[in-house]
Amino acid sequence: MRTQVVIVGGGPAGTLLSQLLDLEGIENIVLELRSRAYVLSRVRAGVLEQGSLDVLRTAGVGERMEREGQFHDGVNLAFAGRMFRVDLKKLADRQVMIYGQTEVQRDLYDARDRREGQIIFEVEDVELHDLDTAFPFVTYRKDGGEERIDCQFVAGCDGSHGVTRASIPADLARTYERGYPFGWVGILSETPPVNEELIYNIHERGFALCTLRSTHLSRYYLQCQLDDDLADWPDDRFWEELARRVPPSVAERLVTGPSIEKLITPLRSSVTEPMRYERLFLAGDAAHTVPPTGAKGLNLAISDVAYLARGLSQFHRTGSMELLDAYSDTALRRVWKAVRFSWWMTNLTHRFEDGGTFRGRMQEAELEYLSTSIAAQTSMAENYAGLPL
Ligand code: FAS
Ligand code: PHB
Repeated sequence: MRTQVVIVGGGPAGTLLSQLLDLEGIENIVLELRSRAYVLSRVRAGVLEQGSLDVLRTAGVGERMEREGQFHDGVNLAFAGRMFRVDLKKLADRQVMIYGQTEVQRDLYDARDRREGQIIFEVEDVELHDLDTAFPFVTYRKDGGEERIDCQFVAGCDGSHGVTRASIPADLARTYERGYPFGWVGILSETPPVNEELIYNIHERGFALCTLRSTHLSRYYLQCQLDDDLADWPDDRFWEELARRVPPSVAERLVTGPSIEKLITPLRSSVTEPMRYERLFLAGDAAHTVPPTGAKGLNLAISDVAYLARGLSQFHRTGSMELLDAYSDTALRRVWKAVRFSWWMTNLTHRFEDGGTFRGRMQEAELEYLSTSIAAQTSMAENYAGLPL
């Protein structure tokens, strides 16, 4: 087989890139490890920045999002039994949209179907070859057979556990990493959300997040031990602990019910530089991961893909490599700001073992300052709603 761009990974980054390239007349083939149903069964991000909405609209997948998504003008933080609101609209003239990653993924697959896009699911043993030539190719196994695709470029959109990042020679790549000494346990429940807007709860028992997917679908997360597993978090323990970590006024209106999905995820910040090696370009979690506290993971994948599509489209139209040569630096400039914000939000809102010490006092002083300073809230609002692309 032959195409212009082979995209490894059929998650949000890979399928969005495939759609944007197709709209520019650039042929591409997506290789995905899992089945379509499996990818759609993942419950991950839920907050879209304004900039991400614009990219998704450009890709022609804005219609259902506009109809079913919820615009939020603010976000709330609760600590020491009280709550304050950061007005994104007033302070940063921006909103965020609550629309699940699962729905974004469904819209992207449907859009690829409508344009007869080629996504090959359940592939194995993907390997990249000759990336340092003008004629790279990708091999993989499908239904027991060996396959090969010749191309001009390879996009590595295969997430944090993919294979493409490892194709950058070790002496050229550098990974910056920070693991956090806790994880998140999250549930999805068919119950009315406890609050119209998100609440980030800072509590001596640990962090808690009240978020949602719709007026009848709630999402809640609790800070948990790194070595906890799902069996440690039966529903009733989850609801009980949540009620203890939110302000009493919130706890009294909490509607509980059986969880329809539950996950535990570790929290990690990591960035691999550069995001390019010759004819290979990394985008999304393949190059960087952030703790979900800042709601940046999916949004960074979308901004990477927007930059990469611009570069590939320029090459396709003019033969110039100018934007592609600048891709890694351009994307990393935005990535590091989002990594910093996610790290800051995580340090501000989570309980650390050494919380009773100087660090604890710093957290309290930062929250006190944030709850009373318009300047501090404006900085948070700008970053939370999304810095310009
Ligand atoms: P993805 O990981 O989504 O997609 C990569 C795709 O590549 C996958 O479909 C995978 O199956 C495929 N793949 C892997 N190896 C392959 C191979 N060798 N060959 C072919 N295909 C391969 N962000 C938030 O903002 N809020 C959240 O609450 C949140 N929760 C999260 C919970 C979890 C458990 C995880 C892991 C992430 C969460 N994130 C969250 C971040 C998340 O939204 C990611 O940033 C987003 O999925 C990134 O999209 P992609 O870069 O496309 O990577
Ligand atoms: C979510 O809705 O899943 C969500 C929202 C905000 C976050 C993390 C997750 O910071």
